[in-house]
Amino acid sequence: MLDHTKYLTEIANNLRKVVLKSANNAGTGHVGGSLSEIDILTALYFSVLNIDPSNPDWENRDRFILSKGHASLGLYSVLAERGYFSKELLDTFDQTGTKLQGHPDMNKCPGIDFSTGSLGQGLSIGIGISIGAELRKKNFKTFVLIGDGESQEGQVWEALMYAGVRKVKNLVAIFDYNKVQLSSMIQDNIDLEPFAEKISAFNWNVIEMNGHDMGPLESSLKKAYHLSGGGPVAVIAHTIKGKGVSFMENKFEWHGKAPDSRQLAEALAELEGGQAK
Ligand SMILES: Cc1ncc(C[n+]2csc(CCOP(=O)(O)OP(=O)(O)O)c2C)c(N)n1
Repeated sequence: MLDHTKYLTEIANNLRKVVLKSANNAGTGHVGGSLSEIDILTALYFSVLNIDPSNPDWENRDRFILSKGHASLGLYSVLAERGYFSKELLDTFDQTGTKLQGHPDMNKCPGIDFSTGSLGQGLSIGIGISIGAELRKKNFKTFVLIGDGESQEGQVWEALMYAGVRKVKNLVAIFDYNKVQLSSMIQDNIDLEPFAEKISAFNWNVIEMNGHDMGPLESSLKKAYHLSGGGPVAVIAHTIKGKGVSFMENKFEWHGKAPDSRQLAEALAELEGGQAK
């Protein structure tokens, strides 16, 4: 039997190829942030979340909000692999009338729990969903994935402050801390450090780990899942923008650009040469 961690790592590595092929096909897409989040999303959708892809509107399902909605291709590739919709739909990414809009649309795409794209809003929405669940005596979890550039938005800090003070339960905020934003490094713009200490001072439980090392990543997300029963948990996942494709890694130039055919071939060759290092 294939080792579970290896199984998840292989899924994520294959999905990196799907992201790149879909972006190339569409001629657009945010590949850098999709490649940084793909291990996190794979662990969530293939191991951690209590979901039923055949019944995406199941009332008791765990919720997931991609607050960094521009990185939709990462999420779409995972949802397709998990069976929420046909993989062929990926060929329609960002085309007129598609279910797979450039930014996730909950009214069009199965498995999208909330429409996003305007950065900074996902955690506030997650708080609303979590409080709503508590009022209805439901104990499903709500996970929100937030970018580090996005974390320069004031609304993120208002939401962190509110959830910490009110001890909002069953809420997990994951930060995709890839240190790169749209057109610069985070530290050359508005540095977030000391990030963990700041969030912790807002009365959140904070877990920090490598967002690409599947074993610790999966166990940290499971730990966050259980800890969140007592109050909000933040997972700071240290990641690499463009992870797995050396010429894309840590480069803001690959924030919102699709590879051309030559670049795609080069990237796929690297990914097929082994697991992303
Ligand atoms: C409110 C708002 N302002 C600006 C944008 C444009 N925008 C899209 S992505 C992005 C950078 C986000 O950086 P980060 O959160 O680090 O994303 P990642 O590296 O994870 O892709 C910006 C400014 C937006 N979508 N919403």
